[in-house]
Amino acid sequence: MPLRKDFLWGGATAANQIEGAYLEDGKGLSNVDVIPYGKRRFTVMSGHDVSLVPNDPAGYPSHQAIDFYHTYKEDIALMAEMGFKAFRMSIAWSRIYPTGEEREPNEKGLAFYDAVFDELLKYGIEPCVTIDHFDCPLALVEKYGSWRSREMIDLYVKYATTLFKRYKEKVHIWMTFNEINVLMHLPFMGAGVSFKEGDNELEVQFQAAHHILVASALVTKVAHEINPKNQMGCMLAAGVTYPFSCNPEDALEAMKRAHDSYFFIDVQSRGAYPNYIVKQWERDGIHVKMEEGDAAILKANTVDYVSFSYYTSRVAQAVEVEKTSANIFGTVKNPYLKSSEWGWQIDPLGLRITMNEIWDRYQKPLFIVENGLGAVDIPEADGSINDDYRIDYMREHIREMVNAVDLDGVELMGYTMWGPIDLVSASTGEMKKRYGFIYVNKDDQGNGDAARSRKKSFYWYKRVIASNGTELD
Ligand code: BGP
Repeated sequence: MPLRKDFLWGGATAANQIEGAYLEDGKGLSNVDVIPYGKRRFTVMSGHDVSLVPNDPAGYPSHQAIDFYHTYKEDIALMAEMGFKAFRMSIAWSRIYPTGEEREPNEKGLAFYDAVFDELLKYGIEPCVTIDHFDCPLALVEKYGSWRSREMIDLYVKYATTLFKRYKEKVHIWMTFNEINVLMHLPFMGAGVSFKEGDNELEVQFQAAHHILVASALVTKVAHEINPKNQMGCMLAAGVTYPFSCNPEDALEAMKRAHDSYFFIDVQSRGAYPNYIVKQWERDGIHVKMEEGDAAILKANTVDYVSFSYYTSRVAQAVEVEKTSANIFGTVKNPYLKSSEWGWQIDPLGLRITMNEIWDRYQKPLFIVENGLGAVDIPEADGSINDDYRIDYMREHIREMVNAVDLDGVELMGYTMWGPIDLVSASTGEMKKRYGFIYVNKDDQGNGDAARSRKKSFYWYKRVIASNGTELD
């Protein structure tokens, strides 16, 4: 059997895309709570035209999401029925510290996650926790401009330390920041960073990146001190970048695009800024303020494993051409691949190549913590959902994942596909872009009773897990 016996099969979610209850039990507002549905969404996510008061008539998907805050028992029971070994979820920072600056954490917020972890552990499901998944208390955005400011480092360390202490016996697999490289593409969604007139936007982003990277290293240290069993990971929005042609100019462009993302993980996994980014800053006149001691912190506290999301590969071409969307990143369209209804191209073999690329680069265990197909599901007259397209997507990706382990010797801890239960889409805010094995009866306007039901893929994934990835048909 190619996959290890304790392989972490499961699914992944994020607090703001499932919980709802956005002001319940003392929770404060987060950056995501002011990212509206509809036309302005993309502009706001990119850090422009941001309003810190939620008053957009189009509404805010995170406010209700799928109400997991109240349905977690039922939802976890369904995941247990599929045989999940792991559940990746995030904690909403503003449930624990509503403004980020309280002296004491919000007990009701802590108790909620205790209850969720207990429920998971009851079924033998390992919680894998993202400390920050596109989530930052809005009060910190207002006061400090979020990660623009160095003040954020201590506040994040305080927040994470609270989690490590409180959940010491329950959680041992952590990720510091979800898709850390999204900061360079959608800074307000990724990290609560927005822009003012006259900003050198790239410099602001790199400065925020430095604060985030130092914070990530510091909490890695704290986590190891509190419990040596803690495994700390970074998290990259990954996807191999192919050159559009064998023209060396295209190959060079592909290398540069890969560097744009890998620099984060180079720091988190190797412990230092790579030369190519230092040179880029020099060339572009970017000044990143660092304090004495930062380099040593980064060096001494690298991650234990490298986790990543994979939805699609990317293509780079030296000449500017029209782009297609690919999990937030615009990319040149690949003529060899089909696309999802949202234009994300489908490339299972690219997963094997991506795994090899990351493994070769870091030589640390990998963890695929997101992969899946966003698609429209149309229930049959009897309510059943025959989502063969989702099964096809996942089967081919899992096949290539197993190949990377079996044929190439990549070390892999687990696979938590994205969105085991339908949830709010991060990029579009839609419900109709569904990923789940579990259907949630709710539409983009919030209509529907949010009842849960099993899709055809539910039974398929259950067999995949039971056979540890050997039965994919
Ligand atoms: C990643 C995010 C997730 C998730 C996923 C699917 O970028 O980490 O939060 O939503 O992509 O993307 P979307 O929801 O836009 O379809």
